[in-house]
Amino acid sequence: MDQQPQNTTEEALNAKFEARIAAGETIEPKDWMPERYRTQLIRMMSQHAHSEVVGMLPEGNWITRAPSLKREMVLISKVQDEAGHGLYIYCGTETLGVDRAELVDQLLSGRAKYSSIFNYPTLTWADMGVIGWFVDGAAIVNQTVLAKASYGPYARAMIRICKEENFHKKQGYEIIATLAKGTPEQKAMAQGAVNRWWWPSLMMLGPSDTNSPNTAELMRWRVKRKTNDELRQRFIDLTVPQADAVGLTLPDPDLKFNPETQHYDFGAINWDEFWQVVKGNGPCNRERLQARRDAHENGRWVREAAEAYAAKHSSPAQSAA
Ligand code: BYC
Repeated sequence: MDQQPQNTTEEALNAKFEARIAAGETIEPKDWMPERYRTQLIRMMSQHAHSEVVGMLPEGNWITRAPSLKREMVLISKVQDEAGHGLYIYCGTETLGVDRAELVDQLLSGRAKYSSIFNYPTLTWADMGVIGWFVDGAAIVNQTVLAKASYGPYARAMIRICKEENFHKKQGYEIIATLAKGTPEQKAMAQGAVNRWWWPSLMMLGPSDTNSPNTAELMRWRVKRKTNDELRQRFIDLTVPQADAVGLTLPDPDLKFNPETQHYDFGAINWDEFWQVVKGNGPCNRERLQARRDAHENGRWVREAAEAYAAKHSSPAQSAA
């Protein structure tokens, strides 16, 4: 007997929630939401936050080796922005009732995912250019759409992040454009970086739609507004003319404009490589996780000092003093 009204209430709340989604309304932290919507958002947003933080490592590796003071300043600023993005998104995730310490623990223990792209090594200065151009470029394509996601805190975080990503992409493309019109060695360095990062950048946008178990549900709830394949196609269509403009070749012999579809056709993606990287067997997975564990350990004294300070100032005696 007790069960009946409860189910009815749940059903009514669910129906109201679905109607709000269908009407294009934004869901806010204190609104009722199905448990599955909440856990899907925590999964996706925490992976996104981890990606921003781990994503500092490949470029951070080049700050002390930047070729000029100006390049160094720009790179430091970009890497700091990525830390900020991680913080906004961790804060957004906390609005869903999860503790950030728990999310960080999931990352450090290897239970959480983060973007596959950050498990590749940065071998030359040209990689700084290509990361800005391809990786931030792909992120903009993905995040511009997420800025219209149904969950308010996530969508709003994306608006600010996308503004910063535009600067990141411009600085990367400018590095590549400079190298591409430099000495033959510089042009070769740029082409080498393009060759190494092109396919992993396409993989970054996620598995093909036929192998993407979360897409249908996330699209129905308007968290995702485009599928992985749709975003990948958009990224390719935008990037091919940019490569032509700087005289570099994308490493895909099947890349060709299709006048019927008005899109570029492209070759087969090596999904085995993608899943290997996602499972932890990419070129730098172990190194990246170890770097995050070391950073967390080295920052322990800062967290303890901040906690001690907060505790001291929250006691009534201290507040009065
Ligand atoms: N890498 O059903 P699917 C940045 C996982 S950082 C690893 O399609 P979904 C930057 C996926 O999690 C910003 N794993 O999932 C920073 C799922 O596993 P679980 C990076 C991946 O959620 C520094 C399974 O595969 N951007 O821009 O519908 C310097 C099946 O996938 C990947 C974001 O994080 C991957 N690439 O779609 C420079 C964007 N792809 O959880 C730049 C936010 C998929 O079921 N996230 N998996 O065990 C998203 O847009 C979506 O979550 C994804 C995946 C498109 C990534």
